[in-house]
Amino acid sequence: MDSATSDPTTGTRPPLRSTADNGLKIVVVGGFGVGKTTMVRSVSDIRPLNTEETMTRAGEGVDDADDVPTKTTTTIAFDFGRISLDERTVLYLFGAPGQERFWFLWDRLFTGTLGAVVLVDTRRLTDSWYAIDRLEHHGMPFIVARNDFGGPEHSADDVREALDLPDSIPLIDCDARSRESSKEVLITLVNHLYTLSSARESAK
Ligand SMILES: Nc1nc2c(ncn2[C@@H]2O[C@H](COP(=O)(O)OP(=O)(O)O)[C@@H](O)[C@H]2O)c(=O)[nH]1
Ligand SMILES: [Mg+2]
Repeated sequence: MDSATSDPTTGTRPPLRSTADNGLKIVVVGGFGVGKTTMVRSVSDIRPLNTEETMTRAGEGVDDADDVPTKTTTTIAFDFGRISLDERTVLYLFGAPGQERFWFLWDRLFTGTLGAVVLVDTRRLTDSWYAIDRLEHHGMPFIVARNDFGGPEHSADDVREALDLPDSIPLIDCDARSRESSKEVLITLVNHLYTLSSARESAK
C-alpha cells in the first residue's frame, strides 16, 4: 500500500494537497499597475510567490509609473498563487507581466491554461488592448474584470465599446484588494468556461 494513502486501521491522514488529481491553471493578465499582483495575493491560500522588486533606475522611463503615482514596485516576472477548491482540485493562478518587454513569455505561459482574466483600469484602457489581442490570437477563453480605482465612472457599455468586446464575453467590476471580489472574478471565469464547453458539446 502506498504510504501516502490513508489507512482506516491505523488512523487517517488527509491526502497531501500536492497530490491533487486536478490542477487547473488560470492566468491574470493586464497592463502595468492594474492590480494583478494584488489580486493573486488577495485570493490565494498560500503566501503567493512573486517577484516584485523595488523599481530600479533601469525601470525608470520604461515602466509608466507617472500614470500610477502610488505604485513604487514593478513586476519583473510572474505572480504565482494557489487555491484549493476541494480535496482534489487545486487552482493555480499566474499573474503575468503586461509590459511589452515581457510579451515573449506569454506564448509559453498559455500552455495548459484553461482561461484568463484580463484586468483593466478604466483610466488606461488602451493598456489592455494587447492582452486581449494576444488572447484572441491564442483562442484562449477570457473574461474582463474592471478593477475599481475610484476614477471617473465609465459605463460597462463604454468599456465594452472601447475594448471592442462582444456581449458573449463577461465584463465585471472588481476590487482586486478584496478576497471576496477576486473570488467572484474567478467564479465568473469558471462559469464562462462551462458555458463555452456546453456550447461546444451541444454543437457536436
Ligand atoms: N484603489 C485601488 N487600488 C488598487 C486596487 N488594486 C490594486 N491597487 C493598488 O494599485 C497598485 C498596483 O497594483 P499591483 O497589484 O502591484 O499591479 P500589477 O502591476 O498589475 O501587479 C498597488 O499599489 C495596489 O495596492 C484597487 O482595486 N483599488
Ligand atoms: Mg505585479
